[in-house]
Parts: sequence; structure tokens; C-alpha cells
Amino acid sequence: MSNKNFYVTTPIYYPSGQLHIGHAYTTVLADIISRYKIENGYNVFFLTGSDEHGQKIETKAKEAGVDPKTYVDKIVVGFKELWKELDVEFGRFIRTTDEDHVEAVKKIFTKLLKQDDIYLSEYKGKYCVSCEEFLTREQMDESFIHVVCKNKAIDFSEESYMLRVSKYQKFLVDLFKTNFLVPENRKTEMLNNFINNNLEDLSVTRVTFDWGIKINESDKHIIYVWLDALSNYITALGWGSDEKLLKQFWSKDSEVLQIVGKEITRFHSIYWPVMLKALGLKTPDKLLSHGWIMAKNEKMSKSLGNVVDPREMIKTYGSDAVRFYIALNLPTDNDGSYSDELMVESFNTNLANNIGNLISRVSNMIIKYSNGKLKPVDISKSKLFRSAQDTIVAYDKFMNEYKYSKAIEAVLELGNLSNKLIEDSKPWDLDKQNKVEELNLLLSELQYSITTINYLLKPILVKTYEIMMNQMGVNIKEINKETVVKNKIIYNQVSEKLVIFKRITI
Ligand code: ME8
Repeated sequence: MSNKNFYVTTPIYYPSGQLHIGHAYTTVLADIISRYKIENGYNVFFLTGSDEHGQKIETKAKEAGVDPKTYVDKIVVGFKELWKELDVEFGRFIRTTDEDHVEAVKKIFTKLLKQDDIYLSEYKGKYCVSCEEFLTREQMDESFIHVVCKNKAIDFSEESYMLRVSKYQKFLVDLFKTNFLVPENRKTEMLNNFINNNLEDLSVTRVTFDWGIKINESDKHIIYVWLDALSNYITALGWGSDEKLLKQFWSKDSEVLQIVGKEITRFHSIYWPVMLKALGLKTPDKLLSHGWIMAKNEKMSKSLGNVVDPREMIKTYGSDAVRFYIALNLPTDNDGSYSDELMVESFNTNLANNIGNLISRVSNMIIKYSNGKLKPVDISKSKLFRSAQDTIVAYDKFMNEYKYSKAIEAVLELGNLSNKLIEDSKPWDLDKQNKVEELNLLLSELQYSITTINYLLKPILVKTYEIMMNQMGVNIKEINKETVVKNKIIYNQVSEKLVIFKRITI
């Protein structure tokens, strides 16, 4: 077993309705980085799941006339089906109703209570049921509408257990001097709006609804969703019971990456590190807080009802194309958009015209001019070979900084260079002029460049990868990072003439 460990998590999503493209965005990013790290020799644990308790789910179930567990069971089946369709391969799908999670959360509560990190109090404030969030004045407009989801906040006044967040203010200020939270600009918002702005303790129990984890210490208190939900990242690794996975993946010898949407940065960058600190565990190495997918200048969300269904997209374009769009066209540091027009344009430009066309031209030429097999030749002095090597370095650098879009752009640039080389050196003329050696060298460079492109796109184009490699005469069982970097690829007969990414017309 390798000694490199990597743990990647997504938020656990509310099963208050079916998932949309926003959820697919976060989860596909996590899957891409998981596959990339596996390819690079890491032991990887990839966690996703569902956040099933709370007032919102309780209300939805009541409306549907069923008990909450029956309600969520049905929806969660749909979550798992979607991840299968999108080739998302996780290590565990945690549900906050899983028995081991429930037991561990009770233990976490008891431990923090005993340590006096949790205390009993009376809490008054504004609460957004839709986001299950206590709101500060800055998060609402003058009519107490939550600016993120446009729902009216309710008055909240209850006996409640509180987490002593305020005690950890200095810890948080120090934490925010590091670069654990990316992108940088989210830091300022957290510091100005919360950490340096009268940092309040967090209410962690409720007494006015039932659907949640009961604490051991009292009959009437239910653990408030965020303490329950955030804990999933460590209960999934066995916190408080069999801690083998926890020791492997939540330790100083493991890299921990948590990916979330920017609206829940507050919970993941403030309350979660405080909980971890109180439990004696390390802060995640990186919290990647990505932007939103927008629809007509508003966040795409279930509560605003303006969502795109990823199942429809998969039906129309295929899962690889959806994964590719997400990784290339939705850079994490900005808000992004999705529309069918944008999808088709990106597909045609990048997958059909650049990559697909390149593969089909070169495989055809290898068949036509060399009967499907090139003569072995030293390509190491060629410009395209050096460009391919530089591309691998750039791609790795970006992937390790979790800049997926930039990593793919580097690969696409190699595709452009390869296409341009064909235009400039006109293999058909070399053939006519009987320049056999020159033609063989040129096609060999191109074959290497394409194999490199295919290999680098492997974590993204899960289904097409094998077809792309076969079309270059490469058996996927015989290829890995080393064979690509060191140019030790074995090429078999190229025989198939397929159109891999057919242009879409609408
Ligand atoms: O917040 N653009 O669950 P949730 C980009 N249960 N990403 C989006 C998006 C959009 N328009 N809409 C949703 C919860 N997402 C809690 C999390 S974690 C301990 C508990 C993605 O179902 C993004 O990752 O509301 C966002 O943070 C998440 O879905 C919210 O999912």
C-alpha cells in the first residue's frame, strides 16, 4: 500500500427534492480529483452522502403524507442512481440516518458538553428554515428576507444548547492567516462578517421539532442539523468506534480536501474547524469553496425552482460530456452558467473539433500511410514531444492546486498545437513526395501527443477513455503515468475508424 493518503468530501445534500446540476458540479469535481489522485498512486477515500434531518425535511414529509424516513429513503435512491449515471465512484455514501453516524454524533455532543465547549442557554435570533441557518443582520434585507434563498426568516426563541464558538476566536484568526480556504476572497467575507464581527456562539439543539438525533442528556433536545451534518466527515471514518480509517485519512499524513458551494463556507470554515479543534483533530488542508451555477443572474436552486436536471443532460449529451463541461466551463473561483447553447458550443469546439477530429485524422493517416503501425523512431528531439511533456507538468501543477479548468485548458492547447502541426507540415504532401522517414516521424509525434492528451483526460472522460486509447492502438492495461511521461508506450495495430465526438447540431 502506498503511503500517500487523500481524503476528499462533498457536502451531504438535503433529500428535500431531487438533485440538480449544482450538486452534480461539486460531486463531479470531487470524483475527478479522486480519480486523478488514484492514478498518481494515492490511497483515496471519497465521501459523499445525504443530510436527512431537520425541520425542512420534516415539513416536506408531512406535506407528502409520509413519515420522514420513508420520504428520504425514496429520494436517496435517486441520488445514488444519478451518481452511477455520472460515473461518480465514492468510497462511502453516508446518510445521517445511518446508525453508526447517529451513535457517533451523540458521543460528539456528550464529549463537547463534558468539556464545556457546549452549554445550555436561551437563544433568540432569526432563522432561515430553508437553509437551516441562523442569520445575521447582513444576511437579510430590510424585510428579513434571506438574500441567498429569498425566504423570510422566522423569529427563533428557544432553550438551546450552544457551541462556544466565541472562545475560539483567536484560533480562527490564526487559521485565516493560512491558505486553507480558497479562493482567497472568501476569507475577507468570513473575517469581516463573522470572525471579527461579534463572533457569536452557535445554537446546536432545537426543541420545536422531532426529526433529528436526540441527545442522551435530555428528552426534548434534538441536535441542530449542522452539528449533525458536519460531523459526517469524521463519523464516516469511524470516529469514536473503529478509528482505523480516521487514523489513515484524517491525520497529518493525509491530505484532506473538502469541496463545498460558497453559501456554506461559513459552516465549513468557522464552525467545523472549531468542532474539530475541540475534538483534538486537525483542520482540513484545503476547503475549496466554489462559485454558483447561475440561471438568469440568480443562484440555481431547488427553492427558487430554476434548476436544470442533470439526468436530462446525460440523456442528451452523455455523461462524459457533462463531466467535461463541468470541469472546463465552470471554474471554481467564479460563478458560472449553464445553458444548452453553451454546452453544445463547448462540446463542438473542444471535444468534436479539437480532440475528436485530431484522433480521427491521425488514426486515419496511420492506417492509410503506414498500414496501421508506425516504425519505432526517436521523437524526443521533436517540438511536439517537448510540448506534450510541458503539458503534463502544467496539468499536474493545476490539478494539485485544484484548478481543473486550467488543467484541461493546458490539454486542449496541446490538441490545438497538434492540429496546427498537421496543417503546417501537410502529411499528404510528404506522402506524395515519398518522404517516408519524415512522415513516420511526424505521425509518431502526433500519436504520442494524442496518447498524452487521452491519458490526461482519463479522470474526466471515464467512458470514452478506452475508445480514445484503442483508436491510437494503445491497450489501456499497458498504460500508466510512467509509460506516458517516459515515452515507453507500446502501440499496437491501429485499425478502427470511429468518429469519437460527433458534432452536435441544434
Ligand atoms: O447545503 N451552484 O445541502 P444542499 C453550485 N445539507 N453548486 C450548487 C448549486 C449551484 N447553483 N446549488 C447547490 C446543504 N450546489 C447541506 C450541506 S454539508 C455538512 C451539509 C451544491 O442540498 C453546492 O455544493 O442545499 C452547495 O454547497 C450544495 O450543493 C448545497 O446542497
